Amino acid sequence: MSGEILEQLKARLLDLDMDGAVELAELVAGGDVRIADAVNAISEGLEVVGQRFQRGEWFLTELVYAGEIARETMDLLSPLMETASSGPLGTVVVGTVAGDLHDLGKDIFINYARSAGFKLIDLGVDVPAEGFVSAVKEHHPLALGMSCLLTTTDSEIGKVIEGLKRQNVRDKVKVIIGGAALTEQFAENAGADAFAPDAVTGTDIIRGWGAS
Ligand code: B12
Repeated sequence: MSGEILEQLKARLLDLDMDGAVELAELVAGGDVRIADAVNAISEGLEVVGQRFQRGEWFLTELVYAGEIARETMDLLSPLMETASSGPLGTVVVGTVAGDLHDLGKDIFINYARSAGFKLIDLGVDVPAEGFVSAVKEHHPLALGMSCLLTTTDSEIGKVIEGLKRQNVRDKVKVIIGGAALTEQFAENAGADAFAPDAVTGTDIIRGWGAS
């Protein structure tokens, strides 16, 4: 039954049926389906959206509208994602790099890490390197998280890390990065401390840093 709802949720997104998708998300929010599974179903749907766009089957209008459906449904669901919360664990500053406006994944991570007990400071999207650096100087976070979904903007990660070094704060903060354009190898080359393929892994990694 729950598998069926998840399939339907994904299908409504791919039919670009906003009302149908929101109705199902409301059903999930009030029912027995695991919220994290529903969030994953929407992410899987978006993966297909991206492939259709890449293959030229769908255009920007469809990409934008699918993004809006994902935003509506994720806003309903991701604050309900549950994790083992253990009280105030430290501050995490997060933003999407300059030139990149994707924020669905960043916001899922924020909701999840917040529910795990971290204090999250959201810098938003299209954040210039100086914005990340000054937020680190101002808030003294345990970790700085950067999201990046475009290969055209991935060089921003290195710029931020250089900026942290120049301002002598690189050794005071752990840097974690995530998003479709990035990989473990990229993180290593750019001098980040970790790459997170998803919000749950990212939160676990930062929890480990807090404990050490
Ligand atoms: C929805 C979407 C959009 C929406 C974004 C809506 C929004 N508010 O975010 C809109 C329509 C605005 C958009 C615009 C564009 N997009 Co777009 N988009 C997508 C799509 C389909 C889904 C992205 C998404 O939200 N996925 C779901 C979330 C949940 O996944 P996620 O972001 O990866 O996040 C998870 C993890 O990565 C991780 N994570 C992410 N960030 C972080 C950060 C930290 C700190 C941590 C710990 C973890 C973490 O946790 C998340 C949850 O588990 C992708 C396809 C894809 N495969 O990613 C294309 C995609 C990213 N877009 C693409 C492109 C080309 C564009 C445009 C340039 C199109 C255009 N011609 O204008 C513009 C760029 C605009 C800009 N300047 O940013 C390309 C990028 C190609 C590339 N290699 O660079 C993709 C890959 C599509 C494709 N296959 O061609 N897009």
